[in-house]
Amino acid sequence: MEIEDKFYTCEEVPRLSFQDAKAMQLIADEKPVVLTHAHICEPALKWDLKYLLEHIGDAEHVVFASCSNVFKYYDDQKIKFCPQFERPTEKLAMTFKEFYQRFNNWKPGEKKLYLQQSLSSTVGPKVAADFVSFNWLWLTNLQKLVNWGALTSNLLLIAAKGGLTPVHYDEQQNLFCQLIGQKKVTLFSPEHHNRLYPHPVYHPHDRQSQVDLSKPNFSLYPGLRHLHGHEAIVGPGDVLYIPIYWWHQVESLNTHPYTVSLNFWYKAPPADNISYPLLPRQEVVIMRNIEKMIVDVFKEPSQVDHFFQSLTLGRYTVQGADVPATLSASLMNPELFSKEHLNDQKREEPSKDSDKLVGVQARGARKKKIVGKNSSANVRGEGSAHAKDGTNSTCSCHETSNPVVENGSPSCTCCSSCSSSPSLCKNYSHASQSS
Ligand SMILES: O=C(O)CCC(=O)C(=O)O
Repeated sequence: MEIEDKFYTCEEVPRLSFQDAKAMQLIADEKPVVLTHAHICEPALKWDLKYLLEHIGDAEHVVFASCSNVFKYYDDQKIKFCPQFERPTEKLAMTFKEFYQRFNNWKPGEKKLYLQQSLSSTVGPKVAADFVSFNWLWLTNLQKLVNWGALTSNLLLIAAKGGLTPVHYDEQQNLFCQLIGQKKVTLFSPEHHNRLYPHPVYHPHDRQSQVDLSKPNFSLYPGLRHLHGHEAIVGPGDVLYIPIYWWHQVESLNTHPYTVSLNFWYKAPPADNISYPLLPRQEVVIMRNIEKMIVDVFKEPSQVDHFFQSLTLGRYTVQGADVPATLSASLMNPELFSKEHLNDQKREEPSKDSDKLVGVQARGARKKKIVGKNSSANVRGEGSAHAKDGTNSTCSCHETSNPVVENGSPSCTCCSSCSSSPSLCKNYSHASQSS
């Protein structure tokens, strides 16, 4: 069924009994589905705050504290690459008892808390017994059937109503079990990867979208106009399958004062024989690996943007470049690359033709997809090999020989494009939106 109150088109995730063969087929096809009556972790349906307070044990738990309802994940290890990065939440360690007291007695003006802790052997005997009596037989059968790798962790999530985990993707298969309260989960397939403008892989917000879905900025992120989502509302006993590399945003609804969920993260299936055309999620893996390699080689993330531009501009994006004749006509469309077009279209929506091709599987179409990316780089006015006055200039700040001229003085793409590519800008934290 179509859901209509959003800026993107959206359909409901099917709800099917866990015994329904169609549900298994959806999982095998890496499509989201809500499994009903699955009884996967039924003993955990009683894990409310009081029960956990009594039985979860005295170990410390990871708790994020936020000034708003938004809890955007960041990777501490990557902050060294982005010294200006400001943590959007504070990461705390506290016993469940401390968490319970602060969470239960929360007052307006105080930071909101979100507990996100992997279950470990520190849980008390009752919680351990509940865990042991999960439906492991069914879980193991499913794992074998769909050829998933090992179960890596079970993340326990306790949020207040309104708590929001913004749109991101994970590199694992996820069986997301809702225990207490309701959550709204919005999903986007990996075909929409480029339309969600992920942060660079070296960035602390790797795997997170730069986009705030509640305040879509279409001039900055024009691909948003072509998003198509899937939505599921999950309540106690529901199990949502979140396929690997699918983008998802999770919101705790106001129907209960708080929510408790438990996920099951499984490693990806082993990479077997690759067949062509590649799946959209395989393209994402390739992009990530290339990006990681480049960062590793340069040791300096600010070089990555320049490197990718040097690699592509003039070779794949300029009319007359020595590219195979099979490249699509639109790649060679002089209009796309004329100076007038570049200036007129600065940070406007890429042409429908180029954008709608994102995610199209056919080999030829994928080449068009490259055009989509590069043309959007070009319409931002980046990457002209020469300054507008025809001279070759160098940006004093970034020392690139590939400057754009803004207000008569040359500046590199990093400086000139922070509003269109915030995460590539040294002043990132000023340019970024709070989501
Ligand atoms: O429930 C949430 O807030 C986030 C959960 C999530 O993103 C996940 O399990 O992958």
